[in-house]
Amino acid sequence: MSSPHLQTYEQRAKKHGNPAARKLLETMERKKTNLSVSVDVTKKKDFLAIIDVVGPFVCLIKTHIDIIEDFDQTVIEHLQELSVKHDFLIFEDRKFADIGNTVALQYSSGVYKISSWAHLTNAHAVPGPSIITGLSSIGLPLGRGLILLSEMSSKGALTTGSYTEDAVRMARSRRDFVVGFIAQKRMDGIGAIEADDVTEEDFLVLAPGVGLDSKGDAMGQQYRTPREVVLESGCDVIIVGRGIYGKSDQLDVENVRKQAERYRQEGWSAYLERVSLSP
Ligand code: S5P
Repeated sequence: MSSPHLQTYEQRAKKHGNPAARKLLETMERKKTNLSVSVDVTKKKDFLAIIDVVGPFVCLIKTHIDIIEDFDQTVIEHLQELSVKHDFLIFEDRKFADIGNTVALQYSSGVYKISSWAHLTNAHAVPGPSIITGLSSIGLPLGRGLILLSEMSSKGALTTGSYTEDAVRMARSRRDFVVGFIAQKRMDGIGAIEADDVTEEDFLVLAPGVGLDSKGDAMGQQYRTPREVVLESGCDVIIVGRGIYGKSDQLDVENVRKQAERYRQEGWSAYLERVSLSP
């Protein structure tokens, strides 16, 4: 069998053991999109307006729920309604990074109760395997999936070399719950030892740092194009924020729609080209 990234999302969906990952792959195939929009705005009105406009073009909406200034429970209710209306999954980019007991509380409790509405969330590998134990105690019974950050897009990131390898090893030992990585390239077989059976492993790679019109920002973000990310580096989902909604102080809904269509098209054609390389 060819490497996972040369198979179609549909083929991969059929074999995936985790329900959230399976649903994401099925949605990508059904809607013909590997675009995730990162909705990093601070007003609930803008947050929901952007999601309603980009909804038809995405497989996944990525949130930073704690940056919404006028947050109340209706934000979650509306977000869930939009997820049904437009057929997308929800990924809370929480970047957990604490001991197992603390992350279990942060995931399930507090103001946001992330585990009750986010199909996917993510975590840093810094604390070691106990972070997966803590999060899975909450997320696994709910059918959720976890993404580990094995590489970051920012300039000077420390997520390189043996750190990346160890993060992948942590994921490999918990494939029931860890469904993929935030990374800049495929992680297939990274850090594997001879005893590891990596033939069946299929981690989704979600890549942030994607932009068509800019190479970066003033705070260390670095952008590559959907083609570089999907075709050349084998990533599965492109995460795009400001490339789609711009600066967001003056929301231009028509332009947001246009950009979402444009990124969907770029990401999907790079994917079609990639799977056409399958032997
Ligand atoms: O390495 C990373 C990991 C993440 S999750 N680099 C990132 O940029 N992100 C997130 O992706 C970041 O927190 C932001 O929400 C999004 C990128 O936004 P953009 O506006 O730069 O496209």
